[in-house]
Amino acid sequence: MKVAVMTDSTAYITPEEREKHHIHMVPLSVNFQDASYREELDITTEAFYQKLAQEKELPSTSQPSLGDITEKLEALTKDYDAVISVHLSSGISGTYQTMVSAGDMVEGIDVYAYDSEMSCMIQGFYTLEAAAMAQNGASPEDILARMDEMKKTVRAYFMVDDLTNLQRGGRLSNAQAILGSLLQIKPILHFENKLIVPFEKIRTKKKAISRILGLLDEEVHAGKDLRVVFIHGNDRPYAEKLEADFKEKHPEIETSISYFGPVIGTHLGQGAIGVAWYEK
Ligand code: MYR
Repeated sequence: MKVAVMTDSTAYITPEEREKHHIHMVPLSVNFQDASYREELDITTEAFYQKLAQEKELPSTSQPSLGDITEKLEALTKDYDAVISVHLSSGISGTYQTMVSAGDMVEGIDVYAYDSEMSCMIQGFYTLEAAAMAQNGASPEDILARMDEMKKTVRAYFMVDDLTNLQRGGRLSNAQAILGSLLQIKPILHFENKLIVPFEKIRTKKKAISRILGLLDEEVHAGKDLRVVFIHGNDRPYAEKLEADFKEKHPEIETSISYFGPVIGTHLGQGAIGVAWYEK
């Protein structure tokens, strides 16, 4: 059985990596007043953050249409028997549900939609693992079981410079828990049951990041063999510094740097930072 692997653009796997691992991609869009842009295809991450800084109105985002997805699936029927498609959390976007609906409509291919329950490179980790397994001839069931195993060890914490975008876009759950002190704190955020909720309220960015790194250190000291990613919103030097400091203490741990692209950047704003990991 030939198994294709697909994800959406919010995994932020670079085109080079996707090509190398035969990963297919369906884009989400960011909608400014002047036009709608499919991320990566119509607007680069750099151009997006520049435009975001210039525009008065906050852009909105949209999931791929049912038509876009069925078209992608139909194209895959020529070469594949099944497709595993990994998506951003169904608690923050309708993308996963649309893939499920499209899978019911398209004939000639078995569609296994997978809810990463998060987004960004965490979704990317699942996708890359699925792609490696598919290349080695694994069945869809084995790939899904492995992703479920990974899910048990995945941790992701992130923070934003300003909560306004997340609040306006309606993607912050339990918002009342932190909104009272919106200006004074830098809450650490995470996903719980597919939704974004505050993890801890902390006063400064420095203290918040040090708390996140402390959580990571605890797992390293427990002897876990982790794969770690530092994710930035248009501030690569900061992510590189965090990675270098971490590597100095734990050279044996595999690390990488990723980014919040246009769609996620719309909701997090410039300057967001995230750290995520799972046990290999
Ligand atoms: C849509 O319009 O369907 C897309 C909505 C995307 C919401 C994004 C909310 C922020 C996600 C943060 C992920 C951080 C992972 C470390």
